[in-house]
Amino acid sequence: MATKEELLKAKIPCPETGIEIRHTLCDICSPGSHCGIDAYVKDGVVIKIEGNKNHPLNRGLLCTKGASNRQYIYREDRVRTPLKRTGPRGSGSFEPISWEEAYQTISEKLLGYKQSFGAQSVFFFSGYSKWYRPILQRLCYSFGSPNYGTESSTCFTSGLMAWETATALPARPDMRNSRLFLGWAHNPYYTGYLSARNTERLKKQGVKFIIVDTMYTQTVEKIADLFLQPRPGTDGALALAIANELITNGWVDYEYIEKYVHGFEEYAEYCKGFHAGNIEALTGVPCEKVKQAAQMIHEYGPMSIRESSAPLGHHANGMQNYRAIMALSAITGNYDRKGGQTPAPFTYTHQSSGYHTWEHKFVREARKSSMAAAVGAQRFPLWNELEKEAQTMDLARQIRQGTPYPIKALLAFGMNFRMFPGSDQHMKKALEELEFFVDVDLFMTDTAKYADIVLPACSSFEREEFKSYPGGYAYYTKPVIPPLYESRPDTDIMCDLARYMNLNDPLLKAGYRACLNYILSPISYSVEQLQEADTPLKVPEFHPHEEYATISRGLNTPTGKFELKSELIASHPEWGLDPLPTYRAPYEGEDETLYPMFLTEGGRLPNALHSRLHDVSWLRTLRPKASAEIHPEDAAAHGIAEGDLFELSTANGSITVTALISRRIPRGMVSLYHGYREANYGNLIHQDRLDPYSGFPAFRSSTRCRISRKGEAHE
Ligand SMILES: Nc1nc2c(c(=O)[nH]1)N[C@H]1C(S)=C(S)[C@@H](COP(=O)(O)OP(=O)(O)OC[C@H]3O[C@@H](n4cnc5c(=O)[nH]c(N)nc54)[C@H](O)[C@@H]3O)O[C@H]1N2
Ligand SMILES: Nc1nc2c(c(=O)[nH]1)N[C@H]1C(S)=C(S)[C@@H](COP(=O)(O)OP(=O)(O)OC[C@H]3O[C@@H](n4cnc5c(=O)[nH]c(N)nc54)[C@H](O)[C@@H]3O)O[C@H]1N2
Ligand SMILES: [Mo]
Repeated sequence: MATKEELLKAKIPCPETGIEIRHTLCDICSPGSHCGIDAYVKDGVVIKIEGNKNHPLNRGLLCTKGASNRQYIYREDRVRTPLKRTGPRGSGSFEPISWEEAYQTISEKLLGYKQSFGAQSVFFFSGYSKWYRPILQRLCYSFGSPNYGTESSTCFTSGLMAWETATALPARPDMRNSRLFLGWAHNPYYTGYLSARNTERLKKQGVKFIIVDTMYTQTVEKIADLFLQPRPGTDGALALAIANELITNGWVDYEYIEKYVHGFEEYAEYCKGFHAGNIEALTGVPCEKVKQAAQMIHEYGPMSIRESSAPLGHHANGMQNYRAIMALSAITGNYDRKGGQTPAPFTYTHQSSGYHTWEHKFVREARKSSMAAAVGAQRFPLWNELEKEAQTMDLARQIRQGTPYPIKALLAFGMNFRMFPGSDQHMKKALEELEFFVDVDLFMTDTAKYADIVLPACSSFEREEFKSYPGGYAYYTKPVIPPLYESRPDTDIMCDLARYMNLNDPLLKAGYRACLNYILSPISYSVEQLQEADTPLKVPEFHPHEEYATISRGLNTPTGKFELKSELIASHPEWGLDPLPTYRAPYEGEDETLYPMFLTEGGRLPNALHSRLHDVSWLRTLRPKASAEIHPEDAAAHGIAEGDLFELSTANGSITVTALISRRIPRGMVSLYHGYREANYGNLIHQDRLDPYSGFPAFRSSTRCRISRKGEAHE
């Protein structure tokens, strides 16, 4: 028999040790994951975590980031109480205040700005976290402001807009029924380990893989049958050239095109400009590879495509490139076809789970048509038309210039100024100039230091939350430990503020659960029933969107067809945008002599997640220094050895990074991860390098650069 000490040491859950296993989810990375977690809890403290074996998504697995949850939630810099700023902005001088005082001050201030400058002068912002977003959006609209805007102004939405333009619906690849998978900017080994596993399974089953990536990645190494390596941001030209090859050879589905595709003739004519004579010069991809890709698409249908909307959207021509890639599925009849691209309407917070909720109704019913245009509406009219929320890439400008109307106050949940291009010179300045700034975060971040009031949020381990998963699953978690210090769930803060400001919104004032029960009206389960179950439940209303017949019933586009030529864009010539997926080269108009190399960044790392994990020691030790990858020949030409420090400069600024010499990257290119406090890439790029279609910043091909050695690294 094991002694109590032995049981405790082994962290065995049993009455003798008092250790219990409780279930929750990891919300460190993309909401596309949010794996199920078993938290071992003793005396209100999480002492160990594991993947939950019964969770329908991860089935017991966890990634490096997820495995570090204990370090993450117990970070030393957790905000402990509400705080009021006492020193200059950015200084980090605060004094604790009560929740009562915080709520009173915030309510008075926000209502005061509403009275004097109109409700639109108050901006409601969300960083990467998604779980509370419908509540925040409704709070914003019930307050009377159109200015709800999020991090999604730089992530995912660009691809969504491309789909909305063409089909009026989001879509996803029906990979498990495909014979050919086209992974365009797709490296799940780093960004979605569960999907890497699926990919390997399909590979074993004989599915063919084309991978298009600017770098030689694990996916290329393990999976690719054909690898195309374009220069960053030249993907549109490459896709148009593949289309031209398909069309020239008659390898397109004319019957399908005739019935379901709009604008084919004009598009086919445009594709003729991308051919054997110019494609290598335009993209760096030899013409032979373009021909091979077309041949494989012809031979191995059905084909599904995964176009990642971060690396493809992060260019000044990003959305058009994405449209050009999607077009390949239309002309080959692979849209809305088994094994091709399946329409996938959203269930909740952009997850397609195969059942319907009232999320949209919940948010939209609070929005009045008389509201002013949101931030960014004038500058990014297509974004405004399709997304109907603020484009946050225009927020700093509007704060600083005050046009078309002033922004006086910002209520932000998890804001990180380093996620914006021109971080220091533009967004940080805007925060300095703002009259009133509230930031709600788990941690005392550099951004929070600019706030007038900081409120402590709690982590997913300390709150209850609703989450929908693919395959018809609904989950409502229980807190596994009480909120640390005086922290509170974001949604409680939002609903409390609705009460303090006495907004005319009884549902919001009734709290998160009441809102959720309303949103979940179309399904059989109440929040209480879901919570009782303690693990995700399959809802009876699950209805997989796989009947492959949406297009024959007519799409909700102006022509009812898949629009290669967007009639929405064509009907607004004043926007100055092209209805066809036209191509424009990146890095236009830069001095090649002064800045001979290309800079790309943001390509994900397995141990980093934006700004969240740079301060988590287990993860930081995997790559302790802010490093940039360069090709061995470039390193040699500049006298740079592995581990040396070098200066990376653009027309916008310089940072110092550690050299990682690697053949993953092509010659002439520098690549690094973003968001390091000591080497922030966001400072190297100009805030106005934005895609006119989506408003997305050109993180991945914004600028040319040069490098010079600074010396050996010091410990
Ligand atoms: N570990 C980890 N996982 C994450 C994140 C993280 O920070 N860390 N972030 C999450 C978020 S917010 C997002 S948006 C997703 C992003 O998810 P992904 O899109 O999968 O992420 P990336 O690694 O940025 O890009 C994928 C591949 O695109 C390539 N690429 C870059 N630029 C180009 C280009 O111009 N053309 C082509 N063809 N390829 C290019 C990169 O070399 C990389 O191999 O990841 C999510 N998952
Ligand atoms: N240079 C460069 N910039 C980029 C990108 C790039 O590739 N390069 N990628 C872009 C993309 S795709 C994305 S998705 C964004 C990510 O952009 P960010 O929003 O910067 O993402 P994070 O740093 O993960 O999270 C922001 C803050 O949310 C806080 N937070 C975490 N959980 C919670 C919570 O439950 N409640 C509250 N209130 N706060 C919480 C974190 O502590 C953090 O301070 O960055 C974009 N910016
Ligand atoms: Mo993202």
